[in-house]
Amino acid sequence: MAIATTERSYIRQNIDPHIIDEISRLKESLKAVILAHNYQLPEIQMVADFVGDSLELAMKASKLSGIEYIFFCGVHFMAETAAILNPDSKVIIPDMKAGCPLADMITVEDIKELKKEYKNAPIVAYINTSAAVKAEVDICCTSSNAVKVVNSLPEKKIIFVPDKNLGFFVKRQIREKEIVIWNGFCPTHLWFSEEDVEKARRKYPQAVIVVHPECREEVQLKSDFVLSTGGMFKLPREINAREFVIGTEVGMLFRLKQTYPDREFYPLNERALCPNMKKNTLEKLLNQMRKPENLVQVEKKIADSALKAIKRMLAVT
Ligand code: CIZ
Repeated sequence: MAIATTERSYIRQNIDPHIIDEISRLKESLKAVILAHNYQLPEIQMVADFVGDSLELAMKASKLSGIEYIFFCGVHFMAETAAILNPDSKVIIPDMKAGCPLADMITVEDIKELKKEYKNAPIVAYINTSAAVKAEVDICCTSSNAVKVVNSLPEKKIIFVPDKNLGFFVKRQIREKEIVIWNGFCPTHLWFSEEDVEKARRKYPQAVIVVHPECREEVQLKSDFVLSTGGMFKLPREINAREFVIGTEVGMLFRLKQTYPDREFYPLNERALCPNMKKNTLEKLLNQMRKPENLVQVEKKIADSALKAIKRMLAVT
């Protein structure tokens, strides 16, 4: 797949042209596609065929035909979702150690305990979970569809795992349900504080403050919008504002600035950098394209069950 013309000048200035040529050649010979999450390094976003949130990327890949390799630049659970949705392609991650501490905060054993304790309550799992956890739950959700997913369930009592802040976000909008929330969190989004929001209001009085639902509840309540990365990406098109303060992993700012050069984007806290997302580098991507080794595999039985929870979510949204 060709690299978009609008992105060529940036690439020329920032990346060794030999690397770009080699990536393009390898992509063609391997019948490959490069997918990059919104939080990836700029140079990876620039060589990717698609940039987006985890589900958008996995869905995009499943709609392409004749793809033998998916080079998934994101964290491990995202590559697993891509593998589940694309069983005929080989999914390769540049760095196998790119994990997710939030996803690690809930295990299959925890889910089994929850099922024993809350017998008739369905379990909703955020996409930031392992395939093995997804295989044990009733339905998945992302940060953009969590409210819709919970609302679609007829039961009054719901278990929500693993992100407590996204759980509180859902609970605020659905008062009529009892939502039992697991105590997980994203360490990167914990960088944001109420003080950051107050400072940003003083520094950029005209700006709209947008934060991710993985931020602490107090931070969400002080902000103007609480949106997934997909929602943040659409927002400048939907509202009449020139300046935006962005409260999510800093990689998101690159994509926003590239897409909306006539607007200003400021980080709510520039230390909010996910060390796992940044484990993937252009060099590691190229090495994996030269010699694909980091194959992300999901056992068939787990993949089949996890797919049910993912498909149930897709049917809702
Ligand atoms: O699903 C994703 O990509 C995550 C983890 C967050 C988001 O809001 O896009």
